[in-house]
Amino acid sequence: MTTIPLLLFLLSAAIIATVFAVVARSSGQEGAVDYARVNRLRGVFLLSLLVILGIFLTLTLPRLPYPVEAAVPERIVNVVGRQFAFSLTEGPGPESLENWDRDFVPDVQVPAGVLVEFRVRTLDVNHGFGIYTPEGRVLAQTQAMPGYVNRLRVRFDEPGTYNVMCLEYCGLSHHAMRGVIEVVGEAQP
Ligand SMILES: [Cu+2]
Repeated sequence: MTTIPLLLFLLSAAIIATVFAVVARSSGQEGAVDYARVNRLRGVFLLSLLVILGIFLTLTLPRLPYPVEAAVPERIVNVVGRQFAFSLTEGPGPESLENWDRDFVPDVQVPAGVLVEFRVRTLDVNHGFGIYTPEGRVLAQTQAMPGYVNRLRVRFDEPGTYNVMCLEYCGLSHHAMRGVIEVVGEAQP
């Protein structure tokens, strides 16, 4: 995989060096400038740039992540953060600190292979909503910010216990700020 970028780099470096050498040699010569030829060359240069740009656009545009954004999420999980816990519910969850104890749920269950949208907010300070795989790697993360709802879309391929941890230092018990996402069902191919 790394040989193609290296070859591309060497090729473009060779082209740049050649152009530099040709220009350096020709600039020492006396004589009238052929403006018609210069303009033709400029046209060819512009056309080649457009062709190269067009090729790269055609190859890379379909790989942009917007189709995922446009998809309708199949499951919505409301995430509410506070010092020092995350509430994870399919319902609205705690709307205020007064209702926290009544509406707080530390874990949620979602099916594997389903597009889940986490709507992340906070009732106090900034927190970081980080989802960790059962192996302990960060899978996805977003900020929990006062006054905002941040949306994070995740499709879990493997069933298992995914831990939520706070990724923004938010106070003395920051390390204790956890939640659990139980992904159930069949592993996705
Ligand atoms: Cu926190």
